[in-house]
Amino acid sequence: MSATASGDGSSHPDCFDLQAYLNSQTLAVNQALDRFLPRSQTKPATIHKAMRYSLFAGGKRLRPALCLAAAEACGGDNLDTMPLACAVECIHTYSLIHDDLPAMDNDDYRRGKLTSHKVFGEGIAILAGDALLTQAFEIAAQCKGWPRYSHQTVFRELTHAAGSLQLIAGQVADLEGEGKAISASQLKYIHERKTSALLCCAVRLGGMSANCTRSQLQALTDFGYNVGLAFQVIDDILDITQSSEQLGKTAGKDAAAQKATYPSIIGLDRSRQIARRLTDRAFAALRPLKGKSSVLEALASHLLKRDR
Ligand code: GRG
Repeated sequence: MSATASGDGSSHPDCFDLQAYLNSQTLAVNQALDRFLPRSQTKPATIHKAMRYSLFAGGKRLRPALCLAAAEACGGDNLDTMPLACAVECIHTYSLIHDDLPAMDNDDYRRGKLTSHKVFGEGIAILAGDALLTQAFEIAAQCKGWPRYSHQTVFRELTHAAGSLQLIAGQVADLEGEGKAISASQLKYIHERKTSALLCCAVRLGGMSANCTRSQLQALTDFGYNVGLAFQVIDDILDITQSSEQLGKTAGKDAAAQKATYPSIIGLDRSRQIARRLTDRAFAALRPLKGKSSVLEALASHLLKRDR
């Protein structure tokens, strides 16, 4: 779907319906994921059922939406970007399956359904996560490559975001910080890695799939970084203010696990202010995209106001 909103850095015309845009992109992403993944009956059926169970459990598809919108902002199109948008979603889903395991956050519900290990057992849940991580690279390999961004560049982007310096580093620091009094700067370190890195990677890959210029990539990087941080602050706020039914996962887990969050360190009101400030920085980062970024802006506003 092509967005019709004409962005000016501050407002969106009434005719642009973000929910319709998200619904349409979610449908396109789901159809593509369905094509990219082995069928549920393919042997060994258990693992393919488990991969599909979590992947199609009703995730919001925000990372693919950001990836596709970033591509559009740089003149790209859905078809070229789709393998990268789907690869990021596979990595994201793998991280959620593993995060929910008894050895990590030990959660029974995710995306409004029982978690993978509750349905398939721990062994298969671990393997389903592993398989989705691996599948991500097989899917990414199907992108066509661009004059400024080779397959090698795309692979480095994905491996760096998912690796021991980013996503895994965030999770390690998160686990090690449980029950301890950690500072705001340590918390920022965790948020940058466990949340912002993959979100930023989704946005950057969108730009790369449009063969974006160096300055466009910098704008997208700054946007993705700030939106990613705001996303986690909001996630921490929702963990306190929303019900498990609303979130589709167990609410109140952070306090129960004695996890440091912005609300626990600086309170709800100041956390909301920080999320707002980060979103404003994300808007400002889009200026070099000169009026082509209204969908990205609308997504950033939506992420700030989200209730699940
Ligand atoms: C490598 C095991 C492992 C974990 C990495 C990402 C992560 C660390 C853990 C997952 C749990 C968590 C709190 C992640 C932070 C990012 C976040 C808020 C994820 C939830 O994203 P949504 O709301 O989820 O987009 P849906 O289900 O809608 O896709």
